[in-house]
Amino acid sequence: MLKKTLDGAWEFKAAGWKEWLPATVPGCNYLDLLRLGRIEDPFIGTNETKAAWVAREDWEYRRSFEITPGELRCRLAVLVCGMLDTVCEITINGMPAGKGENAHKAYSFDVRSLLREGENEIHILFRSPVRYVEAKRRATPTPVNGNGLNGIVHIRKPQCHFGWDWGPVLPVSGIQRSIDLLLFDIARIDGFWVDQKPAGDRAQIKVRGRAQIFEDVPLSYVLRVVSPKGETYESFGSAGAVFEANLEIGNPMLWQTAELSGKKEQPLYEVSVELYAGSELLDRAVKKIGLRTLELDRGRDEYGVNFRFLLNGNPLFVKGANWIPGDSFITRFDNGRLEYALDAALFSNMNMLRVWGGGYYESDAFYEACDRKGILVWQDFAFACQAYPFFMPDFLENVKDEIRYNVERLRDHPCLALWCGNNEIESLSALWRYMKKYVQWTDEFFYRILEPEIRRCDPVTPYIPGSPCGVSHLKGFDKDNVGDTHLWAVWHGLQPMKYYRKRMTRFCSEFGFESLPDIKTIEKFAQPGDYSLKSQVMKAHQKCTSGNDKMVYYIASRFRLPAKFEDFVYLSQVTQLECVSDATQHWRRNRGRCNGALYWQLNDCWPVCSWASLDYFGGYKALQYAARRFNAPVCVSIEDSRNSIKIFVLNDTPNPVEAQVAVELFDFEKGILESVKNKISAAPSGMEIACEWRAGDLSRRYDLRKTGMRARLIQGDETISSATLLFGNEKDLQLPEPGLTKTVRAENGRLYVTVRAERFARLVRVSSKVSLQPFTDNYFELLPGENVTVSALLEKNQPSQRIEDTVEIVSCADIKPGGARAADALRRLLILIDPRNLGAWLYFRRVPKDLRLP
Ligand code: BMA
Repeated sequence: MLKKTLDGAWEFKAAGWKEWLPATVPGCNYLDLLRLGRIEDPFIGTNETKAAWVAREDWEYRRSFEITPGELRCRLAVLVCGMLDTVCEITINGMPAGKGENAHKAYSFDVRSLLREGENEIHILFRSPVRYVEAKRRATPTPVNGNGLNGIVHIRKPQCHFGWDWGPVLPVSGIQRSIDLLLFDIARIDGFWVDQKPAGDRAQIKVRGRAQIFEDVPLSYVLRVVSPKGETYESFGSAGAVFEANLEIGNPMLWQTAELSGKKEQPLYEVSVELYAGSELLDRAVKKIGLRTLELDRGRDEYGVNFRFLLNGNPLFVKGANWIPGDSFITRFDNGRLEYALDAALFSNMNMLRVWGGGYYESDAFYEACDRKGILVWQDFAFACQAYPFFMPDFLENVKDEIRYNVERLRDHPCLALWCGNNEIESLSALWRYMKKYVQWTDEFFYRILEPEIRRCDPVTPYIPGSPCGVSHLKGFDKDNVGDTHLWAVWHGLQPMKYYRKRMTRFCSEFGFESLPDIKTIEKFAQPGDYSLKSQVMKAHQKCTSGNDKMVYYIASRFRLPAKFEDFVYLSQVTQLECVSDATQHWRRNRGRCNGALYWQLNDCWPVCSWASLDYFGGYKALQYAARRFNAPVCVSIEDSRNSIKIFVLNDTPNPVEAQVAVELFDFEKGILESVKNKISAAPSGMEIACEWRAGDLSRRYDLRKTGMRARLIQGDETISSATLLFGNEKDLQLPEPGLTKTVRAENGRLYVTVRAERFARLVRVSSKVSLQPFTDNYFELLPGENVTVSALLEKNQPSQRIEDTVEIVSCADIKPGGARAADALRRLLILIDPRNLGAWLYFRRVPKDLRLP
């Protein structure tokens, strides 16, 4: 086989233009225009809307390539297009080579007869996605879309390209993954799939493969498996259009999540297939697999119907977040940025990411990295929040091709934990009851068509029809005792944060809270004059309806509203932190009944105010740091209710934990007032209540406006986890000015910052004024007299400033209120009674009753 890549320099133009301009493939029209200065960067200021014309044009791409006489003698020439986005016509030397209508699959076209010796030209015409969906919608009306343009369900490209409540409207066109010519003689491997089954000290490996054969000669294959330690296992046989091979492996090294293995790299087995004609190697295909078992237990239990993942038999508490496309212009989301984002997930002790259905089926590199790092993937099919026209035969066929392609591509990744039909289609389908056909076909497609399509190629990966899901179509998707839930009463419904404590969901796959990105990220898209939540620029970078108001509403429930815009950044982030932390820890304390918490959302596709914990430029928000603590496999957790305070030790590891728990009551100024220490042992995948306090006792003994409680989990001399409880909202406490001092030094390429507090310091943020590199810890608490040292990578090009001056320390007590308490209260009230918010508040107040089960 010979591969000739057509990646690299192309030319492009809008269909009506005369002049051809330089383009880069893989890429897209916006990036090409941006490089040429033909549009202003849509991520900056209010430029997004200025670029709206781009998606209304048709775009042409072309390039030439050479074919030698030798190459022309091949039996088959396949043009493989990794991603054509989206509706397009391809010609080679003026003759039609194929059509594209789905960005979620690769296309292969047989172009042998179109090639000629010497110079050839390939030309691709992309239809305007906006005009395409407008025309389609006129012919086949669709229900109204709550996110972005109407009718976008007609085009198979990431739906968030057309705008979402965190994303800009930038519906790109272009060749977004590699485009190659593959030239073959005799035969090629057309794919192979591996079934693996570890059992005790052996593992069975079965390979099924497909070959395309052009010449009638005897063919043979070699199947080779190389273990992580380098042991090699082989088998041989004769090959036909389909072939099958089996191997047995000794002492299988099981694939685990990073949490369970405690390792940065998980054991992967390299499986390769070689195809021979006699001794001539015709083709070779390789993939890396993991040996493991994975189940989703949805059996009846004492609480209802379970929703619990088991990896190698170990029940998991799933901790993680939802993943959206890494960039609105995905081709510039390179491996460096991918690794950085996944490392942020690992930093935060996540064991699963949910690839949300409004974006892409991710790149091979994404799943390979998750395999290696030990992060499970919940994979949605690419349908989100809308009614899809599955009743149109062409549309259905197109979608089926996409399913087959992606199931074949992804099924062997050990990280793949779940196929999920869609995002929120059932829960929103009440909105399109007036178009009944769409509701019926939602049932038909996700409950009857999709799973058999998956099973043609993947018999084992668990499947659910959608998220949230119940027990059958439209039954139970909003109930706590069955399926997974998306809980949006906090945030969208303006319910108090404690609302989550009322929800005993089996698995929470979405919940979250917005915050502003780091100020250094804001600096990249806004000018100091825009630094107000009411400025045009900040409003353009907030896509959720009344999002900025909601942030203010919640901030004011805990804190005094600040005078400075920069302080909104801090307060929005710590409010987000408190919200997601409290909910996750609540569900972890109810482990067994609840088996997972995936917050919305890990990442951003552009610089924006959103639910993400990691901002577009890689800034860790407060939540990213806090998640490291609240997701820690072994941690201490405080549950406060009206009458009692319980200290839990949570253990998500497969080993028992023996440790000590110290509980300290402290005065904000004087330090520790009293403390107790208990020995505990927490069972594997279990928990233990270390001690319990009666709330009333404390208020009789201490002034709770200036007292806190801290619980620490101690192993040997080391505190491995700690949690702090305050007895009121920060605005009602007597938080002292903490008297923070810092010592800063640079050593071995790292920046070390030691922070010391005279008095109690709440939520201390250490930040660099010049770098977004994450610190080892942040947003922590210090009791009077305590200090802590954190570090971060030093940027290569440090400014000439004194290093001390590049570091800033802030804590809650440093935030200066902007106005009177009454003004804050009034602001909250006005936000709540805004009709859009009040409607949501009324709707979300109700906690759904459990589903009655037989
Ligand atoms: C969820 C998601 C997204 C959305 C998010 C925040 O329901 O599925 O559609 O961006 O909420 O509103």
